Amino acid sequence: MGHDPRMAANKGRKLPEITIYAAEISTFGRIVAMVATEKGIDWTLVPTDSSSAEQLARHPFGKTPAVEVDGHILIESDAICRYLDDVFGGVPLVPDNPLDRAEMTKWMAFVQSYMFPTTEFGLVMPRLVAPMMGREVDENRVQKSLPTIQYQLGLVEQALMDRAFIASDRLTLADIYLFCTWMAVAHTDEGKVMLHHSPNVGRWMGFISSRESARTTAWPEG
Ligand SMILES: N[C@@H](CCC(=O)N[C@@H](CS)C(=O)NCC(=O)O)C(=O)O
Repeated sequence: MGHDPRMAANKGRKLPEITIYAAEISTFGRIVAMVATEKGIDWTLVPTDSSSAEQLARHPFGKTPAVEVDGHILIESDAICRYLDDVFGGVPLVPDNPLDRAEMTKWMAFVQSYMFPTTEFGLVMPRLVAPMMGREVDENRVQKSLPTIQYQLGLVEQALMDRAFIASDRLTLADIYLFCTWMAVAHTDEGKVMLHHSPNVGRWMGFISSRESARTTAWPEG
């Protein structure tokens, strides 16, 4: 692997522990925890309700995660992940090559703008979270969302046709964003079927699942 000035800059520096404020079952909370694990940063999760007064004081739109690092509160996962990658050593998760970096940013934007809103509000919330909270499953909403989710999964399947990682020749933030999004989908029966019919995504998810960062951030089963 080539020399990376960010590694040299942090040589000998004791990595601080960071605090992640997020729900225990949270896609973006998991993204940040996976990135921290990949970077070798110790983290503690403080289970946090996104609409609590404490979280609203950290995040004006009442979203999780927020991260406390070196006495600073950071919000918005893209900003948090890029900060952790910039400041801490270890293997870089943002490519140096501008084209690869643009490709990575594109997939992160796909997750933020299109995939997460569709999978979260169309499937994961109604199918998994609503019953946990004693509410009925909105079958109509689930059925209406499935074709769009299938279309979005198809884009990832196509992109992974002949490559091991989505945006570069090694793991980037985009792989972690997509992995956490589709792992949430994989907790639903509908998601399991769709993923079963997506061999490229299945191969890539299997590989990422075997990483320590995926194992230590896995959602509790049940
Ligand atoms: N753009 C935000 C999205 C964060 C987000 O949507 N978080 C979800 C949990 S995965 C949340 O706070 N949901 C609660 C809500 O929408 O009220 C980021 O990148 O951090």
